[in-house]
Amino acid sequence: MLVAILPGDGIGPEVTAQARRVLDALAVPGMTYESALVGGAAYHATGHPLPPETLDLAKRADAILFGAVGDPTCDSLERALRPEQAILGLRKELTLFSNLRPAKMFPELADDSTLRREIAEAIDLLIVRELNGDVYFGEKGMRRTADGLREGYDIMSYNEAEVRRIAHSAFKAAQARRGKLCSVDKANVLETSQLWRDVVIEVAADYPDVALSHMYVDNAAMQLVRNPGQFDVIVTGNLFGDILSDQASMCVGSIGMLASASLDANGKGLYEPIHGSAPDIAGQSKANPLATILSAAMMLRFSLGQAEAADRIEAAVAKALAGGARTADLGGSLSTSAMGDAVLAAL
Ligand code: GGG
Repeated sequence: MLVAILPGDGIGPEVTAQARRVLDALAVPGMTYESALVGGAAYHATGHPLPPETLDLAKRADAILFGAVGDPTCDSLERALRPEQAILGLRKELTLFSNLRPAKMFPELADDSTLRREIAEAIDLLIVRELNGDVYFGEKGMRRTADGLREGYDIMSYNEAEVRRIAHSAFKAAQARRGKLCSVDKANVLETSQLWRDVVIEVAADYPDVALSHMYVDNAAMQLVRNPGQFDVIVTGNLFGDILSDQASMCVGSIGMLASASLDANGKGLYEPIHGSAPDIAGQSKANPLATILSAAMMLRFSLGQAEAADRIEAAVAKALAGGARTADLGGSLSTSAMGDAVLAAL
């Protein structure tokens, strides 16, 4: 089993290093690792954020553990060369269309949430974010209006096949959980959302055991703060899912806690923390590595058939938190590697 490790930029190398320590400690038989540059680090070394050798490794690997991309020194580059194009390119090239972002409250962190303890404690939801469409991949550009004003545009589009395949992913996820699916859109305003809603309703016929509801994205943002415990699985588009999952991460204590899996139709996946490269704290050993360590657990579970090893990681994270381990984002003072030590000690 080959795992590609793509640390990326900013805090990416720091957090992936801790996940690698945990994987090494588990010593799963037959697991091998290869690393490659991605994002700004790859651009600076090769002139491209997703060099062919990195894409080749990602294609050869059984699973990918990804850190983060984003580098302010690349801000003035043309869009095609910016670090973020690497993660968008990987998602598209590998058809990783189904992004699973679980937000579950560790009881030990209920007081770190932005929500009251009794509301925070009830959070156990999964955001299923579509990853291959929407404004991220629609036609985009800069032009002049007839009056000579600069005008930027990003076309939001979804075709029914794209909506159908993510809807099936989400219904299956709901079947494996508490049987509730909330589809989030903006169907009162957007054509893409009207199609989204129509197709989700068509797909629902295959899943009579799942209770489907619909919510406008603005209401969903409000409900996530008011009563997040009402949600089991949320399915939504690329842009709405990006925003709502950052919001959900703060409900469970910190964006440093949220792991994710980006899957293709056959279970191959890229696993990454939902947070970015955090250049403001890069190189200071302040980043919380738990989202990446928990992403490694998702990788073992979903792509590598190692559910027992995944359980061990998740239990070790809970034990480390119960023992008081806290990085700065959780109100503590542990360094990135000290949090890694705490998880290793709890394994
Ligand atoms: N680990 C997540 C990461 O690196 N995020 C940076 C980024 O540009 N993400 C784009 C997206 O998630 O849509």
